[in-house]
Amino acid sequence: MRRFFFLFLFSFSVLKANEESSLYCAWLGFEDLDSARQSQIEASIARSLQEEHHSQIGKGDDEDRFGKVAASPNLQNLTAHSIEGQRAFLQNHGFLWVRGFFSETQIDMLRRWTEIMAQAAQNLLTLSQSSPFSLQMLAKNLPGTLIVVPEAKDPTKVCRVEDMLSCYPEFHRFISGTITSYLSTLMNEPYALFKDKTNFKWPGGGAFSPHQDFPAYECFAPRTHITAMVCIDPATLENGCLHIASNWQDELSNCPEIDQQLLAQGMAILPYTIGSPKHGAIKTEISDKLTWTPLEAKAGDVIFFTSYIPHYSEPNHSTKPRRAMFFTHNPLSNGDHREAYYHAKRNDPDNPVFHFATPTKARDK
Ligand SMILES: O=C(O)CCC(=O)C(=O)O
Repeated sequence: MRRFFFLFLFSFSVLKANEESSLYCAWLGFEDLDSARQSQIEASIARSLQEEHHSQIGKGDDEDRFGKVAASPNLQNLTAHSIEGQRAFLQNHGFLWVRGFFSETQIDMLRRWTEIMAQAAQNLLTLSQSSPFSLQMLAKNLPGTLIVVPEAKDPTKVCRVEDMLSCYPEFHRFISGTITSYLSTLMNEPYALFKDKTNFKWPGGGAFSPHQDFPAYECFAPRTHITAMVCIDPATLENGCLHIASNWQDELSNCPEIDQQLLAQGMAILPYTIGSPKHGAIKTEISDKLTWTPLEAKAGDVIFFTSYIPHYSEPNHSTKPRRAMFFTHNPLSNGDHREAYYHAKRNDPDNPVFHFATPTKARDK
């Protein structure tokens, strides 16, 4: 029985990141299996990934424009050229859209985790509303439980949950084995997880104003970050998909308010509103100069983007949720800051720095 359980977990974790399978074997107790059986299973996983890879190649005809990658992200099957092409795209455009990153089975698993977390978050919200314990007190005093952030306009709804991976260790392993390992290969250096969250964007859920993520992370050591947005539901114009301004450096060249040297390096911080419900939003006179591209993605797609690229999303005008997870990483060479980040956030969850251009409410915002 135990072997079947480990086999299930193993298949689940390595489906898309087969390259490091021996590592997962050790993590998941797979070393119990005899080596012939293990090689047989690995060969069969590799074969099905190969077939999936070939069936997907060539499906995308607009890769140059959107950085959409038609191929399966199975690391074994990516040639050096395609990984380098993706890296160059991300470096040049500030984002990379990998279609079909996760398989149907994995999307199903991710959806179930999302539902489990939505329920756990709702329970914490109800507890805080029916007791003297505010969500802030719960975040501080209950490490190992989700950080729950309600919508400003409807505080009975959960806008987002954070620090999910501390609460669900097997989910943490799954993300390390897929997103983090893919990102490290993509960037050709190890990346460390910095923060993780799910934005639920329920029907009626609010907009995220145009912003850059970097200023929200500025008080922590890393100077560069890459976030992986994992689409749990299809993201559409109606339900508030992500919009990005990938041409921002060109469009803001000669803009006197902006440091042109930093802009040329893609590291300029654009003027933004401080305080008020628009806290963190790029000043309208700047965001109006930008061309915004909507990324209408499917469930299972992953969009990697840097912490400098301006982005926003509209409210959800549909009747279904638009759920997405965000896994922010930094190069490991800049250190591992996840614990420090969540220590700070759990101790002061209402600090406006943690509510940057969000539809959430924060002290003094
Ligand atoms: O969920 C979205 O649509 C946008 C998310 C975002 O930009 C953020 O959480 O900072």
